[in-house]
Amino acid sequence: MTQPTELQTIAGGGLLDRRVFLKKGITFSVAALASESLLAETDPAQLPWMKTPGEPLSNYGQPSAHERKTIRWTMGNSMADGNGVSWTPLHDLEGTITPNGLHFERHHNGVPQIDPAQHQLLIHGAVKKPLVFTMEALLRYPMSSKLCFIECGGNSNAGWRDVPIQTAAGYVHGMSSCSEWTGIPLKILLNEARVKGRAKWLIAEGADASAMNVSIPLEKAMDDCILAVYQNGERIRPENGYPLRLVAPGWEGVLNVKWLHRLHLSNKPAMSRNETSKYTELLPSGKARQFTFVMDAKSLITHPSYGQQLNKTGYYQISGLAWSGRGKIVKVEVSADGGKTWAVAELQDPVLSKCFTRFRIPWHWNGQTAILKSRATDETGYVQPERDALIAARGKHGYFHYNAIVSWQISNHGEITHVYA
Ligand SMILES: Nc1nc2c(c(=O)[nH]1)N[C@H]1C(S)=C(S)[C@@H](COP(=O)(O)O)O[C@H]1N2
Ligand SMILES: [Mo]
Repeated sequence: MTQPTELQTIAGGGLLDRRVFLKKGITFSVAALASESLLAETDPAQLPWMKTPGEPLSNYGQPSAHERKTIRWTMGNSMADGNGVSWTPLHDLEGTITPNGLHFERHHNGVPQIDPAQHQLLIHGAVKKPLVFTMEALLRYPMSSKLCFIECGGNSNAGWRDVPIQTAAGYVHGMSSCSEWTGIPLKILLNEARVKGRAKWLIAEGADASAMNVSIPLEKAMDDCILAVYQNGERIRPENGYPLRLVAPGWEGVLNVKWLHRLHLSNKPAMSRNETSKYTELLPSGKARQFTFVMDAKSLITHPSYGQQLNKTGYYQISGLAWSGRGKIVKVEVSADGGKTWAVAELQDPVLSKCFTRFRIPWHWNGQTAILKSRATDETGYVQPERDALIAARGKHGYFHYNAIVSWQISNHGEITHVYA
């Protein structure tokens, strides 16, 4: 077995250079770094699926029956089962795109079963020309695509608890998902309605039974918002807003109004439930913060993470996700010694603004207790805070916008738990 000293670790706890397997003239391999053979011993021609014809064609593909545990974890409400959350299993996924059937969900009153032939979008209020669109009309407008994450402002809120929650990474941090959204740039429709000079806010409302509404500054609406019709190439799923949803890249999930049917231009915000009673937080100074639209930079290691088990010592790839509502991720650092030393991880290309960014770094586990952490920096220079720093700034009464560094402890038996370290 090749020893990590020969590999020249670049930080404590066995972190290796991110290009270690790509360098020329390298004398060791992944197999040599593992503590025993990684190679299979069965003759593949003897396996049953090479001896009988396979299943017929299908109209719509489904995941393998062996992947049935890769599911959203749902949590409804005993009083109203349409009000709840489901989490994306980030710990079971790789790359950056969330499959449509695994995009997280947050509904205030269930998923409306909308007939697109009857759905309409109204633009009114402080506009010179109020407009009503059918879906058929909207589908004739120019479209563009944006690959971006949508994250609920309440994502990762278990981090505020005094005791670290022991739950799979995605079922704590997976109220965040990433898709290619395709639709009509909102600016085109607002220009067509001729927004009046006094309009400063856009109040967006959904056609669900909660008629959920939120206020969005006109500046953002004219910047990069889109009225999405497609999600990862197919029409938006009912649970994610079929047939039309607002996408406000990088901003709190709640602003991404689903089942969108009304845009009201106004000189002031609506002061709706989701911007007063919710999404407003008391700070240690006694002042409250409100309209905290942008999602701060965050990262977490998804492999290895809570619930997974390291059975052997030797080589592993650490892999995780980073994202920022302010723009591109420029750096993710990883620590394997609880934050004493850090090494820079490789970022998967292309790195896009307000989009999931996959990071990876090779690691040699020596079988001792280790604490893994990741820390993201975005293009504005913002650095993801340690938990103590976040709490010092925001107090202990927070619920929204928890983005502190996540720590996973590997025991000397290879068990992984969540720790505050
Ligand atoms: N009409 C409507 N839009 C809505 C909601 C809702 O309940 N009704 N939930 C909001 C919240 S709080 C979030 S986090 C996102 C979730 O989007 P998703 O279910 O597609 O992940 O939708 C937002 N848009
Ligand atoms: Mo949300």
